[in-house]
Amino acid sequence: MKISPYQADQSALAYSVGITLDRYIKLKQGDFPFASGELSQLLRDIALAAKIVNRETNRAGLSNIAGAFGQTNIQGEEQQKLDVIANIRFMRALSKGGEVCAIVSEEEDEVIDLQNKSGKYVVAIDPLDGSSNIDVNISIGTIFSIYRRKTPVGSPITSEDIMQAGNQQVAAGYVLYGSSTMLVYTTGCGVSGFTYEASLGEFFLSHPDIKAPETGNIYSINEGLELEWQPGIQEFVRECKVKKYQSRYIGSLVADFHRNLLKGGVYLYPSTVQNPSGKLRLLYEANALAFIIEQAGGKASDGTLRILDIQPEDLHQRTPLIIGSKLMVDEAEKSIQQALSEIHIISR
Ligand code: AHM
Ligand code: MG
Repeated sequence: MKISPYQADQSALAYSVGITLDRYIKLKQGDFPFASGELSQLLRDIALAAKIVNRETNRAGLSNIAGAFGQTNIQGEEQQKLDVIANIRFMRALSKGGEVCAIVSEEEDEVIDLQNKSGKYVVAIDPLDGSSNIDVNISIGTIFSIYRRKTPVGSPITSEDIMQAGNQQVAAGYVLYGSSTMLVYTTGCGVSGFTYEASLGEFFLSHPDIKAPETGNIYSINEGLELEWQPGIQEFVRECKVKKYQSRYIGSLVADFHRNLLKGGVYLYPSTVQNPSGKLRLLYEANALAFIIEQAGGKASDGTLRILDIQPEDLHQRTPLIIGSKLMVDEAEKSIQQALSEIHIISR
């Protein structure tokens, strides 16, 4: 009997489909501290829920699941049906896996204690961000943060487990339901991006080791709120215009963030007259993206402080957010500090 070695590279006949998310997570498992396989499983649970939500969002126009649900969330915002569906999908996936002890979600008023004695992880999630864009077929996303609980496994959940600063995240990621569906995540060793191949039902590694350009020529902000912006933002945006930068704002944070991450740019949601703490939520939106951008070499700030160092005091706490290419965030911070010092001088 003749035994010939298997030839893996036969690319002339059949191109390689690449590395699946599952395989990649397994390969990288040793990279993060406390590797035990549970965090890997948790990431896989999230990916599964993302596939289901992807399916629901793709057929939203056909199945009467677009539009308002008829209730408001804790923040007083009108929930869309898909907000509610995505929340259920992620809650189920996270509660069934056994790795998670508690979940906090933008769509839930309170902490969800899963009463899971062996769960080591706490997940903060915005199940469907940018949901006002659902009805008009524009990109939306899911954002998640994963923390290790602080109190011993098996003991009751306390606020110490939940109210952790972003610098305590062990993993974070987002799913972009866009022209293609992507999952991007970090476990603190760089950022990897995967594209969903619907016919195979798998995410494949498409963007290994994503690096944010140090600077760029895109700025993303809701210019309709210009007259309400905190001091310093108008000056920064004016400077962007002088430099003939491109203004790009989708109104879906994940999509705006993702574009700027790949191409170089800055996203700003500053403090406004109506929302003095900004609009975006520290736990569900800002922390995860701040972890990712820093891992990619970029920066995230509230105008003064590093987002990841803000100690949360309230579950649904909001924060101004300036995030993206490092030098652009530096410039925006400088502009804010300059405006603040001028106000200080005038008021003396
Ligand atoms: P949501 O979590 O209720 O969807 O709100 C967050 C969204 C972000 O995706 C987006 O960047 C921002 O709100 C847009 O707000 P605005 O319409 O005020 O510009
Ligand atoms: Mg949101």
